[in-house]
Amino acid sequence: MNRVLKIGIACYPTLGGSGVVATELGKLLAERGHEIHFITESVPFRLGKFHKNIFFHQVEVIDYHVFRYPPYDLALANKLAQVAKLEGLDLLHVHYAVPHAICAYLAKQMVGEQLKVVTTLHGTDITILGNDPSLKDLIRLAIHQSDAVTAVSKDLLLETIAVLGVETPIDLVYNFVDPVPYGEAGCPDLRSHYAAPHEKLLVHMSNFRPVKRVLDVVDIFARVQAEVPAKLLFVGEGPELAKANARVTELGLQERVFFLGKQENVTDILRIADLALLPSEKESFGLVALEAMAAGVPTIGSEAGGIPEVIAHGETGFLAPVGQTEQMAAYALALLRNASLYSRFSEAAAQRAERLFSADAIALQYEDIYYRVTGRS
Ligand code: GMT
Repeated sequence: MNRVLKIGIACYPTLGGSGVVATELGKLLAERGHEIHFITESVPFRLGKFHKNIFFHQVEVIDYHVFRYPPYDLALANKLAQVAKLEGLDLLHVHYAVPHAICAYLAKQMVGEQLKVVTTLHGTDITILGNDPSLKDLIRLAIHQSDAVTAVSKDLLLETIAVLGVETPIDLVYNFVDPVPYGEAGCPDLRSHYAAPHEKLLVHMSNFRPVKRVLDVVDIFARVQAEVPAKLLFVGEGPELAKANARVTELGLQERVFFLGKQENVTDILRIADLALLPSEKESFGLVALEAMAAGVPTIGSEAGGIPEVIAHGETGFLAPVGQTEQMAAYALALLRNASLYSRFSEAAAQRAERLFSADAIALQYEDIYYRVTGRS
């Protein structure tokens, strides 16, 4: 066993891929014997059951009438430093550049050089915020001042260099997924609630931000269900939910589309689905495509960002240029109409998830980075 590390984790604790990855990583590291301190505004939503190596420190923000905006970032920086000193943390692993990497940089100024900072970039912190003049220089500073920086896909890594002119090396560490018992039947009762045995079940899961192109999801589904009996599950919530709902009504598909809202147990839902849809405009990785893949569910998606690094086109799913819904629907139908092709894709998907994105292998990669920056192993 390598040396046990004391690790502080800052992330967005509510819904979102970066928070999911940070939380699942913390749980894995705790299982591997490390002491994990989550430092966030609320308990991360996927934390689940109690573990003796996991601690939670809540960030409290002062409510002072002079402040127009509550100074969350400053309170987080202060809390990171406090916890680091009190608990003798070896390092902070922060997910998302803004504000977490900036806050970790400030915390390091308060604690001293011995506190190392590992920053994981997740996508929109670079592709959207990194391009914004109001934050760009700050993000570049946070990256340069981190002891190690990781990106969740090669596409994001290259974009970070291109957008910010970053000179420090960046490690590529893919997102990961827990293995799903492949081949074991999903929950048949759950499936029958949404689809009859002869109907296909499609799913889209996201935070319904414009970048997810949820109207494309409706369009793909409308084309598919016109050819084969099918139902669609929408999982999640966000700004474009109302638009998706309105479009479903406009097309008269209310009986065929279910809006499930935010759900914690995504694996149970994915396991009853036949196909996942991810036609995003931009996606540094596409965690949901990996979660679907692990459950043996092929994904039809766009060629955007890091999606082609996750989905093997023509093997575990199909990809088309952003907005090409006709092509995406044709791919979906090709899979849904051909049982032997479908089962080949389904099996290949589960195998690819295990081979390239296994939780244990990725945890080891992060551990190596931690030992490299702390100089201890
Ligand atoms: O996709 C989102 O809108 C949420 C965002 C987040 O910050 O949680 O997701 C980003 O990080 C995920 C985990 O690394 C990636 O799987 C998503 O692709 C990435 N989103 C985008 O790049 C748009």
